[in-house]
Amino acid sequence: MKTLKQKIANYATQDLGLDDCRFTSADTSQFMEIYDLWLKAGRHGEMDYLLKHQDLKEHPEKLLSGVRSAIVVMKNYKSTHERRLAGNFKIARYAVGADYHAILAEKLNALADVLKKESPQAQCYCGVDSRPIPERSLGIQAGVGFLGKNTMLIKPGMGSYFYLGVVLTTVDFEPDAPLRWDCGSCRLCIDACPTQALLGDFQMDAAKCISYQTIEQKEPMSETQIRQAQGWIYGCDICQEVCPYNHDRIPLTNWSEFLPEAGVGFKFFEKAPDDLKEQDIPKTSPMHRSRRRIIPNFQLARRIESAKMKH
Ligand code: B12
Ligand code: SF4
Ligand code: SF4
Repeated sequence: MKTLKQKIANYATQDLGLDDCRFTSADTSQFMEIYDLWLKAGRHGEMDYLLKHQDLKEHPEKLLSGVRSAIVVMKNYKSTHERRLAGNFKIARYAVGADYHAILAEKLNALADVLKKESPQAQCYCGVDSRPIPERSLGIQAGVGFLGKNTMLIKPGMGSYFYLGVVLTTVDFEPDAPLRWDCGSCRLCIDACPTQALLGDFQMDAAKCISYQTIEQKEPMSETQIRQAQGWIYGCDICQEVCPYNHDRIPLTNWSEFLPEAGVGFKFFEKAPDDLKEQDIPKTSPMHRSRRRIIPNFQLARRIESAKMKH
């Protein structure tokens, strides 16, 4: 007879097509001191929501009364075998397809529905990215992957190009074990980061990160920031491109929603003959939320590029 845990894991991977589903305690306390110190050092830049989320991340029972476990799922979004993206102006792999938030939220809701059917007392709270859930910490605890020096969760055999999603639940599941794995003496990502955002202690100074500057920073990027960004206009994948765990044998995603054809694609900032407008960024793209900031950054990057060509 299958246990409830096996039924849920099978439903997640076989019926819903997720790439992994693991379980852990909802007790997040072991990572919250790290989070607190990171915030106190001001590493979050202008992402004030991370401050507001602190209490809820530390006390998930305030999100869901009686919470006991976290179900952590992941989905591969790798959609090119190119190790280093070519082109003058680049968009991070996570954003080339359709917006993952809604797609994964639907899968998590379906998973929660099955759990409630099997265990009618169960209560659930689902989150993908934007809710106050410490997804990487829970992913580490559940053994979905290990924490790399580039601060990404890495799953050996799958690399780091994957999204995470979490179902918090009142059901008490037997926790899975964390992975015993690490980066060894490698430091390729730290050396490759053009802005020295990676601190070497599994943390980053987010304000220095190109991903932050292109997606989250409220002001348009400065000329210095654009010059350092090596052509990345939306997001940055440099510290993942150089990582040996993201090798060529990792398959591409088997969800068509995450392929470039389902979204703005890899050539979005290459092919536009005229300057892009906000309206060219569709609602179904993860870029839509930051559309106002993307256009001035792109225009400045193009001006700097053409000035270079003239010299
Ligand atoms: C804020 C945020 C960012 C910020 C800050 C990133 C960062 N490294 O902190 C910015 C805008 C820079 C960013 C960039 C990106 N992000 Co982001 N981001 C988030 C978000 C919303 C919160 C992360 C956070 O709280 N950071 C603060 C740090 C301190 O917390 P943390 O990352 O959770 O780290 C914990 C653990 O690592 C652990 N820990 C830390 N140090 C140590 C040391 C040891 C020894 C141990 C054992 C544990 C440990 O404790 C920490 C605190 O609890 C999460 C979604 C979520 N709700 O969690 C997505 C998320 C982390 N991002 C994601 C993605 C895909 C990206 C990008 C790849 C997008 C892109 N291509 O541009 C880049 C990657 C850049 C990078 N190298 O991290 C994915 C990561 C998937 C994965 N495989 O890890 C997430 C999980 C979203 C999702 N649902 O899929 N992001
Ligand atoms: S995403 Fe880019 S800027 Fe940010 S830490 Fe990685 S290499 Fe550095
Ligand atoms: S590049 Fe090397 S140090 Fe960085 S995350 Fe990958 S294995 Fe770890």
